[in-house]
Amino acid sequence: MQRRQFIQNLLTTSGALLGASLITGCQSKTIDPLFLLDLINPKISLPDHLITPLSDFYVQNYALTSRVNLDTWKLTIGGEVETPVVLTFDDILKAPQESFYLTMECIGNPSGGNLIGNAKWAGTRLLPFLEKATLKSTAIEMAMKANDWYETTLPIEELTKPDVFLVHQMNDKPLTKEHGFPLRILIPGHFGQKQPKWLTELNAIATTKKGFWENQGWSNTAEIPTHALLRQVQTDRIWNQHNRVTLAKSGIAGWEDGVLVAGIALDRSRPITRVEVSTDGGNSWQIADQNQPSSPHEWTLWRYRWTPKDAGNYKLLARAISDGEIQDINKHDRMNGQSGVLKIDVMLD
Ligand SMILES: Nc1nc2c(c(=O)[nH]1)N[C@H]1C(S)=C(S)[C@@H](COP(=O)(O)O)O[C@H]1N2
Ligand SMILES: [Mo]
Repeated sequence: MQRRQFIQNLLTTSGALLGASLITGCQSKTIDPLFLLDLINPKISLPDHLITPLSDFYVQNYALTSRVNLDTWKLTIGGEVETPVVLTFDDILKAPQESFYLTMECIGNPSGGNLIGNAKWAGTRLLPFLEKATLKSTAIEMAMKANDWYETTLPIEELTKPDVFLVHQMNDKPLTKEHGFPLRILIPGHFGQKQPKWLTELNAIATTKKGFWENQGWSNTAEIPTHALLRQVQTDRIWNQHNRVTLAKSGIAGWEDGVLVAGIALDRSRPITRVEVSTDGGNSWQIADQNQPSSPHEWTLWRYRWTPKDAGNYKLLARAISDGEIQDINKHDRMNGQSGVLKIDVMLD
């Protein structure tokens, strides 16, 4: 496929994936970074980290992009705490800094979809600030508020995990306004809706409360399930509304020399132990080649070299296995982030 036509396909299919009530965002011009790698060449090993460039990273907002004035911005930790804490941006920078890799995915992302990206983030841990504020025993949930009035909640135990970060850098640059300048919170293991941008308030509350998307029926835990995302067959980036591939036998990308099947896999912070590919609709499975990312919060890259013997019609799909879970390929539970397994019809001429 020509690059231009490829972009066109993406633009025409990247509609409101999270829900009809979505006001803006989601119209990303993402080209799958996997597509740019010569994965078909078995001599090229899978990289440890595949970063989504900022220019290709999806943006998902329920309202307009917020513009924050750094001079007046502050983060308040209050509610059910002994001592409310108010932080300026300087306070954030003075705290110990760390960087790490984490994949952001929207709960509405379908298997071939572009509402996912991997970045290197930098910032500081939340826990020392929570300790300073001292949570009262009455605190059940943390209500997280942002400058655009976005709100979402999680149980207190999720916020006191050591890997919760206040981040101000993405891919070695200050957060852009689209991605939450000056500060967002990252709570590993959860879909994007639990990662507020333009963070202004952390309110410990003594009740349970639902946030913006959660009130519209999306999962309130929004935990990332073990899942594989099939992205590419030979040189075609797969899109969920375009899940049909026809390959000629010979010539460039001809199937007689083998067919590349590639993608990513993600889980709520447990390593992906195996990715399997089926070419017969799920009757039999073969193990794909995968990388071993050092961060459990980061996507796993995988590829499989399929060597079909005969022309015909095939049904391709992938599933992921982690320590705690084997992906159920028959599950379709959209509001919990299980958009269904992508089955690709492959015609070998
Ligand atoms: N303040 C604020 N934070 C937000 C949102 C929002 O609309 N407002 N959208 C959330 C959703 S649904 C997702 S998927 C992620 C996307 O992050 P990104 O735009 O940096 O890719 O941001 C989350 N954080
Ligand atoms: Mo999202």
